[in-house]
Amino acid sequence: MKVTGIDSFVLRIPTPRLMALEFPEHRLVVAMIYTDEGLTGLGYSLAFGGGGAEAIQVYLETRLKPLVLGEDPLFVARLWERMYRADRGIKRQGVAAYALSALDIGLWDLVGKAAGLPLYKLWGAVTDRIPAYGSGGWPKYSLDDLIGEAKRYVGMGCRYYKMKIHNPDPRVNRQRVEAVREALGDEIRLMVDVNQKLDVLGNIRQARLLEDLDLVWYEEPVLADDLAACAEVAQRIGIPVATGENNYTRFEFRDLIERRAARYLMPDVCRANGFTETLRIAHLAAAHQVAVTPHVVHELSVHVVGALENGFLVEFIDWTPPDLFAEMPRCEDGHFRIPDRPGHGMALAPGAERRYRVG
Ligand code: SMN
Ligand code: MG
Repeated sequence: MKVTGIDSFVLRIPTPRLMALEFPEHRLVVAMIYTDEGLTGLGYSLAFGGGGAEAIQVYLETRLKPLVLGEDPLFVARLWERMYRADRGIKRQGVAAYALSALDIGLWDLVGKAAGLPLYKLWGAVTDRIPAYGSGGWPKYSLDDLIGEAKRYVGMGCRYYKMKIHNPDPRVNRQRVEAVREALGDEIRLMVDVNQKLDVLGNIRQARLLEDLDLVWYEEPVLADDLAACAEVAQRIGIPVATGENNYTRFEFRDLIERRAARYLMPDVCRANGFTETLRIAHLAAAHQVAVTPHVVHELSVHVVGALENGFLVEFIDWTPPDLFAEMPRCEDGHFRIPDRPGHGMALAPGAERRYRVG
Protein backbone atom coordinates (compact mmCIF):
# COMPACT_ATOMS: atom_id res chain seq x y z
CA MET A 1 0.00 0.00 0.00
CA LYS A 2 1.15 3.55 -0.68
CA VAL A 3 0.10 6.93 0.66
CA THR A 4 -1.06 8.91 -2.37
CA GLY A 5 -2.26 12.09 -0.67
CA ILE A 6 -2.74 13.84 2.66
CA ASP A 7 -5.29 16.58 3.12
CA SER A 8 -4.86 18.61 6.29
CA PHE A 9 -7.13 21.32 7.62
CA VAL A 10 -8.39 22.96 10.81
CA LEU A 11 -11.94 22.64 12.13
CA ARG A 12 -13.41 25.20 14.49
CA ILE A 13 -15.55 23.40 17.06
CA PRO A 14 -18.06 25.45 19.03
CA THR A 15 -18.34 24.50 22.69
CA PRO A 16 -21.54 23.72 24.59
CA ARG A 17 -23.00 26.41 26.87
CA LEU A 18 -21.33 25.53 30.14
CA MET A 19 -17.90 24.84 28.69
CA ALA A 20 -18.17 28.12 26.74
CA LEU A 21 -17.82 29.94 30.05
CA GLU A 22 -14.22 28.80 29.98
CA PHE A 23 -13.49 28.16 26.27
CA PRO A 24 -15.37 29.76 23.38
CA GLU A 25 -14.24 27.02 21.00
CA HIS A 26 -11.88 24.15 20.34
CA ARG A 27 -9.94 23.48 17.19
CA LEU A 28 -9.29 20.16 15.56
CA VAL A 29 -6.34 19.67 13.24
CA VAL A 30 -7.36 16.95 10.80
CA ALA A 31 -5.24 14.84 8.44
CA MET A 32 -7.02 12.65 5.89
CA ILE A 33 -4.55 10.10 4.54
CA TYR A 34 -5.39 8.61 1.13
CA THR A 35 -3.90 5.41 -0.33
CA ASP A 36 -3.63 3.66 -3.66
CA GLU A 37 -5.81 0.82 -2.32
CA GLY A 38 -8.77 3.09 -1.70
CA LEU A 39 -8.48 3.00 2.11
CA THR A 40 -8.52 6.34 3.92
CA GLY A 41 -7.06 7.01 7.36
CA LEU A 42 -8.44 9.72 9.63
CA GLY A 43 -5.97 11.40 11.96
CA TYR A 44 -6.58 14.38 14.17
CA SER A 45 -5.24 16.37 17.08
CA LEU A 46 -7.49 18.25 19.43
CA ALA A 47 -6.30 21.74 20.35
CA PHE A 48 -8.55 22.11 23.38
CA GLY A 49 -9.49 25.77 23.73
CA GLY A 50 -8.13 26.29 20.21
CA GLY A 51 -4.63 27.65 20.84
CA GLY A 52 -1.89 26.77 18.39
CA ALA A 53 -4.01 24.80 15.90
CA GLU A 54 -2.90 26.85 12.89
CA ALA A 55 0.77 26.34 13.74
CA ILE A 56 0.20 22.60 14.16
CA GLN A 57 -1.46 22.37 10.76
CA VAL A 58 1.32 24.32 9.02
CA TYR A 59 4.01 22.16 10.62
CA LEU A 60 2.16 19.00 9.64
CA GLU A 61 1.60 20.20 6.09
CA THR A 62 5.04 21.64 5.37
CA ARG A 63 7.41 19.37 7.35
CA LEU A 64 5.77 16.03 8.17
CA LYS A 65 3.52 15.35 5.21
CA PRO A 66 6.45 15.12 2.74
CA LEU A 67 7.97 12.38 4.94
CA VAL A 68 4.87 10.19 4.66
CA LEU A 69 3.74 10.80 1.06
CA GLY A 70 4.52 7.87 -1.23
CA GLU A 71 5.37 5.55 1.67
CA ASP A 72 3.74 2.32 2.83
CA PRO A 73 1.43 3.37 5.71
CA LEU A 74 1.69 -0.06 7.33
CA PHE A 75 5.27 0.76 8.34
CA VAL A 76 3.99 3.03 11.07
CA ALA A 77 6.99 2.78 13.38
CA ARG A 78 9.39 3.55 10.53
CA LEU A 79 7.40 6.63 9.53
CA TRP A 80 7.03 7.61 13.19
CA GLU A 81 10.81 7.51 13.62
CA ARG A 82 11.35 9.55 10.50
CA MET A 83 8.89 12.23 11.65
CA TYR A 84 10.20 12.19 15.21
CA ARG A 85 13.81 12.69 14.08
CA ALA A 86 12.96 15.53 11.70
CA ASP A 87 13.97 19.08 12.54
CA ARG A 88 15.70 18.18 15.78
CA GLY A 89 17.54 21.47 15.65
CA ILE A 90 14.44 23.66 15.85
CA LYS A 91 11.82 21.58 17.54
CA ARG A 92 11.40 19.17 20.30
CA GLN A 93 7.80 18.68 21.29
CA GLY A 94 4.66 20.82 21.65
CA VAL A 95 3.34 21.95 18.27
CA ALA A 96 5.38 19.37 16.37
CA ALA A 97 4.21 16.53 18.64
CA TYR A 98 0.56 17.45 18.09
CA ALA A 99 1.22 17.34 14.33
CA LEU A 100 3.03 14.01 14.50
CA SER A 101 0.22 12.63 16.67
CA ALA A 102 -2.42 13.44 14.07
CA LEU A 103 -0.49 11.60 11.36
CA ASP A 104 0.33 8.65 13.61
CA ILE A 105 -3.35 8.28 14.52
CA GLY A 106 -4.28 8.39 10.82
CA LEU A 107 -1.64 5.77 9.95
CA TRP A 108 -2.90 3.42 12.68
CA ASP A 109 -6.43 3.94 11.40
CA LEU A 110 -5.19 2.62 8.04
CA VAL A 111 -3.43 -0.34 9.66
CA GLY A 112 -6.64 -1.30 11.46
CA LYS A 113 -8.70 -0.93 8.31
CA ALA A 114 -6.20 -2.99 6.28
CA ALA A 115 -6.35 -5.72 8.94
CA GLY A 116 -10.12 -5.47 9.32
CA LEU A 117 -9.73 -5.05 13.09
CA PRO A 118 -10.45 -2.34 15.65
CA LEU A 119 -7.17 -1.09 17.06
CA TYR A 120 -7.64 -2.44 20.59
CA LYS A 121 -7.98 -5.95 19.16
CA LEU A 122 -5.04 -5.45 16.85
CA TRP A 123 -3.00 -4.56 19.94
CA GLY A 124 -4.26 -7.57 21.94
CA ALA A 125 -7.47 -6.69 23.71
CA VAL A 126 -7.90 -6.83 27.47
CA THR A 127 -11.47 -5.53 27.52
CA ASP A 128 -14.05 -3.98 25.22
CA ARG A 129 -15.71 -1.84 27.90
CA ILE A 130 -13.89 1.03 29.56
CA PRO A 131 -14.97 2.86 32.70
CA ALA A 132 -15.05 6.65 32.38
CA TYR A 133 -14.80 9.58 34.71
CA GLY A 134 -16.79 12.73 34.10
CA SER A 135 -14.50 15.75 33.82
CA GLY A 136 -14.94 19.52 33.85
CA GLY A 137 -15.61 21.69 36.87
CA TRP A 138 -13.80 24.68 35.35
CA PRO A 139 -13.12 27.66 37.59
CA LYS A 140 -15.64 29.98 35.92
CA TYR A 141 -18.49 27.63 36.81
CA SER A 142 -20.75 28.75 39.62
CA LEU A 143 -21.33 26.22 42.37
CA ASP A 144 -24.67 25.37 40.76
CA ASP A 145 -23.00 24.86 37.37
CA LEU A 146 -20.40 22.64 38.99
CA ILE A 147 -22.85 20.44 40.84
CA GLY A 148 -25.18 20.37 37.82
CA GLU A 149 -22.38 19.11 35.60
CA ALA A 150 -21.23 16.52 38.12
CA LYS A 151 -24.79 15.22 38.46
CA ARG A 152 -25.17 14.99 34.70
CA TYR A 153 -22.16 12.65 34.56
CA VAL A 154 -23.48 10.65 37.50
CA GLY A 155 -26.78 10.43 35.62
CA MET A 156 -24.85 8.69 32.83
CA GLY A 157 -23.55 6.20 35.37
CA CYS A 158 -20.08 7.68 36.00
CA ARG A 159 -18.68 6.77 39.40
CA TYR A 160 -15.94 9.42 39.25
CA TYR A 161 -15.88 13.19 38.70
CA LYS A 162 -12.89 15.47 38.20
CA MET A 163 -12.92 19.20 38.87
CA LYS A 164 -10.46 22.07 38.72
CA ILE A 165 -9.02 23.66 41.83
CA HIS A 166 -7.77 26.95 40.39
CA ASN A 167 -8.80 29.48 43.01
CA PRO A 168 -5.78 31.28 44.49
CA ASP A 169 -7.32 30.72 47.92
CA PRO A 170 -6.97 27.02 48.83
CA ARG A 171 -9.89 27.29 51.25
CA VAL A 172 -12.23 28.26 48.41
CA ASN A 173 -11.11 25.17 46.51
CA ARG A 174 -11.77 23.07 49.60
CA GLN A 175 -15.29 24.51 49.84
CA ARG A 176 -16.04 23.75 46.20
CA VAL A 177 -14.78 20.17 46.43
CA GLU A 178 -16.66 19.64 49.66
CA ALA A 179 -19.85 21.01 48.12
CA VAL A 180 -19.56 18.55 45.24
CA ARG A 181 -18.80 15.71 47.64
CA GLU A 182 -21.92 16.56 49.66
CA ALA A 183 -24.07 16.85 46.55
CA LEU A 184 -22.92 13.51 45.11
CA GLY A 185 -22.41 11.42 48.22
CA ASP A 186 -19.56 9.09 49.17
CA GLU A 187 -20.29 6.58 46.41
CA ILE A 188 -18.90 8.93 43.76
CA ARG A 189 -15.15 9.38 43.98
CA LEU A 190 -13.56 12.72 43.12
CA MET A 191 -10.35 13.93 41.52
CA VAL A 192 -8.91 17.45 41.50
CA ASP A 193 -6.79 19.18 38.87
CA VAL A 194 -4.30 21.98 39.59
CA ASN A 195 -3.24 22.42 35.93
CA GLN A 196 0.35 23.40 36.81
CA LYS A 197 -0.73 26.49 38.74
CA LEU A 198 1.08 26.01 42.07
CA ASP A 199 4.61 25.53 43.35
CA VAL A 200 5.67 22.78 45.74
CA LEU A 201 4.74 24.59 48.93
CA GLY A 202 1.46 25.84 47.49
CA ASN A 203 0.55 22.25 46.65
CA ILE A 204 1.44 20.98 50.08
CA ARG A 205 -0.82 23.62 51.61
CA GLN A 206 -3.64 22.91 49.18
CA ALA A 207 -3.44 19.13 49.47
CA ARG A 208 -3.44 19.27 53.26
CA LEU A 209 -6.88 20.90 53.04
CA LEU A 210 -8.18 18.07 50.87
CA GLU A 211 -6.62 14.99 52.39
CA ASP A 212 -9.70 13.85 54.31
CA LEU A 213 -11.89 13.73 51.19
CA ASP A 214 -10.72 10.33 49.88
CA LEU A 215 -9.72 11.76 46.50
CA VAL A 216 -8.63 9.35 43.78
CA TRP A 217 -5.89 11.66 42.59
CA TYR A 218 -4.39 15.15 42.72
CA GLU A 219 -3.50 16.21 39.18
CA GLU A 220 -0.70 18.15 37.51
CA PRO A 221 0.47 20.00 40.62
CA VAL A 222 3.38 21.93 39.09
CA LEU A 223 4.76 23.09 35.74
CA ALA A 224 4.93 20.02 33.52
CA ASP A 225 8.58 20.76 32.74
CA ASP A 226 9.58 20.44 36.38
CA LEU A 227 9.61 16.70 37.01
CA ALA A 228 11.64 17.11 40.20
CA ALA A 229 9.02 19.39 41.73
CA CYS A 230 6.26 16.97 40.76
CA ALA A 231 8.18 14.18 42.49
CA GLU A 232 8.60 16.30 45.59
CA VAL A 233 4.87 16.98 45.74
CA ALA A 234 4.14 13.26 45.24
CA GLN A 235 6.39 12.40 48.16
CA ARG A 236 4.97 15.04 50.45
CA ILE A 237 1.21 14.91 50.05
CA GLY A 238 -1.26 12.28 51.18
CA ILE A 239 -3.17 12.05 47.88
CA PRO A 240 -1.85 10.04 44.90
CA VAL A 241 -0.50 12.34 42.18
CA ALA A 242 -1.56 12.05 38.52
CA THR A 243 0.22 13.83 35.70
CA GLY A 244 1.29 13.59 32.07
CA GLU A 245 -1.16 15.46 29.83
CA ASN A 246 1.65 17.91 29.02
CA ASN A 247 4.45 15.38 28.77
CA TYR A 248 5.26 14.06 25.35
CA THR A 249 7.63 11.14 25.03
CA ARG A 250 8.59 7.83 26.64
CA PHE A 251 11.74 9.56 27.82
CA GLU A 252 9.81 12.17 29.83
CA PHE A 253 7.49 9.49 31.18
CA ARG A 254 10.46 7.28 32.08
CA ASP A 255 11.81 10.14 34.16
CA LEU A 256 8.43 10.68 35.83
CA ILE A 257 8.29 6.97 36.67
CA GLU A 258 11.86 6.72 37.92
CA ARG A 259 11.36 9.74 40.15
CA ARG A 260 8.11 8.26 41.48
CA ALA A 261 6.49 11.53 40.47
CA ALA A 262 3.03 10.02 39.88
CA ARG A 263 0.89 6.95 40.60
CA TYR A 264 -1.31 7.67 37.56
CA LEU A 265 0.07 8.67 34.17
CA MET A 266 -2.12 10.50 31.73
CA PRO A 267 -0.61 10.66 28.23
CA ASP A 268 -2.77 12.37 25.62
CA VAL A 269 -2.71 10.50 22.29
CA CYS A 270 -3.07 13.79 20.40
CA ARG A 271 -0.02 15.28 22.13
CA ALA A 272 2.29 12.45 23.18
CA ASN A 273 3.25 11.54 19.62
CA GLY A 274 0.21 9.46 18.81
CA PHE A 275 -0.85 5.91 19.56
CA THR A 276 2.67 4.63 18.86
CA GLU A 277 4.39 6.51 21.66
CA THR A 278 1.40 6.36 24.03
CA LEU A 279 1.49 2.55 23.92
CA ARG A 280 5.22 2.56 24.63
CA ILE A 281 4.64 4.88 27.59
CA ALA A 282 1.86 2.66 28.87
CA HIS A 283 3.92 -0.54 28.62
CA LEU A 284 6.80 1.15 30.39
CA ALA A 285 4.40 2.18 33.15
CA ALA A 286 3.21 -1.44 33.44
CA ALA A 287 6.74 -2.51 34.30
CA HIS A 288 6.53 -0.20 37.33
CA GLN A 289 2.96 -0.97 38.44
CA VAL A 290 1.86 2.50 37.47
CA ALA A 291 -1.66 2.96 36.08
CA VAL A 292 -2.45 4.73 32.81
CA THR A 293 -5.49 6.92 32.45
CA PRO A 294 -5.29 8.82 29.16
CA HIS A 295 -6.15 12.48 28.81
CA VAL A 296 -9.34 13.56 26.94
CA VAL A 297 -10.29 12.37 23.38
CA HIS A 298 -11.94 9.33 24.96
CA GLU A 299 -13.20 8.16 21.57
CA LEU A 300 -9.54 7.43 20.67
CA SER A 301 -8.22 6.67 24.16
CA VAL A 302 -10.63 3.75 24.64
CA HIS A 303 -8.55 1.70 22.19
CA VAL A 304 -5.41 2.29 24.24
CA VAL A 305 -7.02 1.39 27.57
CA GLY A 306 -8.73 -1.61 25.96
CA ALA A 307 -5.31 -3.04 25.16
CA LEU A 308 -3.64 -2.39 28.52
CA GLU A 309 -3.31 -4.54 31.57
CA ASN A 310 -2.55 -1.36 33.56
CA GLY A 311 -5.27 0.81 32.02
CA PHE A 312 -7.61 2.60 34.41
CA LEU A 313 -10.24 5.18 33.37
CA VAL A 314 -10.80 7.29 30.28
CA GLU A 315 -11.61 10.95 30.69
CA PHE A 316 -15.07 11.87 29.51
CA ILE A 317 -15.44 15.49 28.45
CA ASP A 318 -18.42 15.94 26.21
CA TRP A 319 -16.66 18.21 23.71
CA THR A 320 -18.14 17.12 20.36
CA PRO A 321 -21.19 18.63 18.73
CA PRO A 322 -23.49 15.82 17.52
CA ASP A 323 -22.79 16.57 13.85
CA LEU A 324 -18.99 16.41 14.02
CA PHE A 325 -18.39 12.64 13.95
CA ALA A 326 -20.51 10.03 12.19
CA GLU A 327 -20.76 8.02 15.39
CA MET A 328 -19.45 8.89 18.82
CA PRO A 329 -19.16 6.17 21.50
CA ARG A 330 -21.91 6.67 24.07
CA CYS A 331 -21.47 6.57 27.81
CA GLU A 332 -23.73 3.89 29.30
CA ASP A 333 -23.58 2.82 32.92
CA GLY A 334 -20.45 4.91 33.25
CA HIS A 335 -18.63 2.91 30.56
CA PHE A 336 -17.78 3.21 26.89
CA ARG A 337 -18.04 0.15 24.71
CA ILE A 338 -15.17 0.33 22.22
CA PRO A 339 -16.48 0.55 18.66
CA ASP A 340 -15.90 -2.69 16.76
CA ARG A 341 -15.35 -0.87 13.49
CA PRO A 342 -11.90 -1.39 11.87
CA GLY A 343 -9.22 1.13 12.82
CA HIS A 344 -10.15 3.61 15.53
CA GLY A 345 -13.67 3.61 14.19
CA MET A 346 -14.12 7.38 14.01
CA ALA A 347 -15.18 9.21 10.83
CA LEU A 348 -16.20 12.80 10.23
CA ALA A 349 -19.95 13.17 9.78
CA PRO A 350 -21.19 14.06 6.30
CA GLY A 351 -20.89 17.83 5.92
CA ALA A 352 -18.73 18.25 9.06
CA GLU A 353 -15.78 19.55 7.07
CA ARG A 354 -17.96 22.08 5.25
CA ARG A 355 -19.68 23.18 8.47
CA TYR A 356 -16.61 23.60 10.63
CA ARG A 357 -13.62 24.14 8.36
CA VAL A 358 -11.62 27.30 8.98
CA GLY A 359 -10.67 29.32 5.90
C1 SMN B 1 -7.59 19.67 30.47
C2 SMN B 1 -6.63 20.50 30.01
C3 SMN B 1 -6.60 20.86 28.69
C4 SMN B 1 -7.52 20.36 27.84
C5 SMN B 1 -8.49 19.53 28.29
C6 SMN B 1 -8.53 19.17 29.63
C7 SMN B 1 -7.54 19.28 31.92
C8 SMN B 1 -7.96 17.87 32.19
O1 SMN B 1 -6.32 19.48 32.46
O2 SMN B 1 -7.13 17.12 32.63
O3 SMN B 1 -9.13 17.56 31.97
MG1 MG C 1 -5.60 17.92 33.65
